Amino acid sequence: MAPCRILSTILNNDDILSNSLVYIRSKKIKGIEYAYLVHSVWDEKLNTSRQKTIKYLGKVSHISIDSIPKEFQDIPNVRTFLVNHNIENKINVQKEHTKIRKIFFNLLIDGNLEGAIDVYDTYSKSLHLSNFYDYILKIVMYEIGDLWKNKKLEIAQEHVASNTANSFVKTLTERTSASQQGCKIVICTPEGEWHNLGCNVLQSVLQNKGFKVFNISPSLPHDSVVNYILDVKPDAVFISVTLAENLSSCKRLIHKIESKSSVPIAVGGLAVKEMKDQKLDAIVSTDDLDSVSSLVKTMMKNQKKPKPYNKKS
Ligand code: B12
Repeated sequence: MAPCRILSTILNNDDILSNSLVYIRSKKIKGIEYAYLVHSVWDEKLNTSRQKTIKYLGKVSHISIDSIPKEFQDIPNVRTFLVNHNIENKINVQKEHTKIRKIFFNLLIDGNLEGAIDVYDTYSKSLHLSNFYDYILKIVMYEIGDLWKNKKLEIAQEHVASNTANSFVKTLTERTSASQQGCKIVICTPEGEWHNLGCNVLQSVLQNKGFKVFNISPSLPHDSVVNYILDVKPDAVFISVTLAENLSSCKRLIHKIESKSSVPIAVGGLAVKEMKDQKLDAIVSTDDLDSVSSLVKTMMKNQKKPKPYNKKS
């Protein structure tokens, strides 16, 4: 077992192999538990043991398998800490997700819709719909985007993957019957935003939870979006923004909707996750899709006094 580079800069091989004990030590600071991968060495002069930090691991609740250098992942003391802190399970789940992502990635690149559906069906017991979208599909699509950006994937391959991903979401959406009675939700993007896989994913999850969904994405003129909202009278509007450059278009859309209706608005998507100083006059959500139902409830609870819907004013 070769020592990791961080450790080998502090200690030499003999240190580790002879009088060493490697384990994870945790410390509570203001109620939060932080962890350190440490190496305990016996100090013969002082007749006591000293701990040298191999790596600061961060918050215990955030530790994943990647936090721990490979060389130390199988050390019994390390594993005991992971088991006692319930991290072992989390790590096994993460390993499983990585495995599914690899398979799913290849299927999307090959345009193999049937295979992609098979993978979902195989793993849907442990990964229900919203988790499959958040932990598999979304991450794979982000990876495809990065590979395309770094010129490691042809644009045509990226298009095949995103078209297959869209068909995948559509197929799963068609399995849920569209509710005619549930709360009404309009999903849209700001004008200029053509990314709408996120909208289709939202539709799939919301429809599966019994909401009546009107997905008008992608890009429409803002007047058309507002007129549609005034016609349908939804209980909530979801806006998805992917490109940072569309955040100002999103702001304009929010103000236009707010000038005509008091419908609660939530905004999400990649641009919102990466947003720094911008402020949006709407609920901003970066949560997992699991909490989308409670998001709708919060939106409706916080709803302002209704303004009359008036298409002409
Ligand atoms: C597929 C894709 C395309 C497809 C889109 C097809 C389609 N119908 O959507 C096509 C080929 C058309 C395309 C075009 C472009 N793209 Co593009 N594209 C992507 C890619 C690879 C995947 C996007 C995606 O589908 N993600 C998966 C979905 C499921 O994730 P999501 O949208 O984030 O949604 C999740 C959550 O955020 C949440 N959510 C989303 N919205 C909302 C809203 C609410 C209210 C809530 C609660 C939750 C929520 O729900 C989902 C949960 O799983 C990304 C890579 C990336 N990192 O995103 C690049 C990417 C977004 N594209 C990029 C670029 C540059 C472009 C182009 C400008 C390229 C060009 N030169 O033409 C154009 C712009 C088009 C336009 N004007 O909109 C860049 C953007 C860089 C930036 N940060 O601004 C990216 C990041 C690629 C990269 N790494 O550089 N693209």
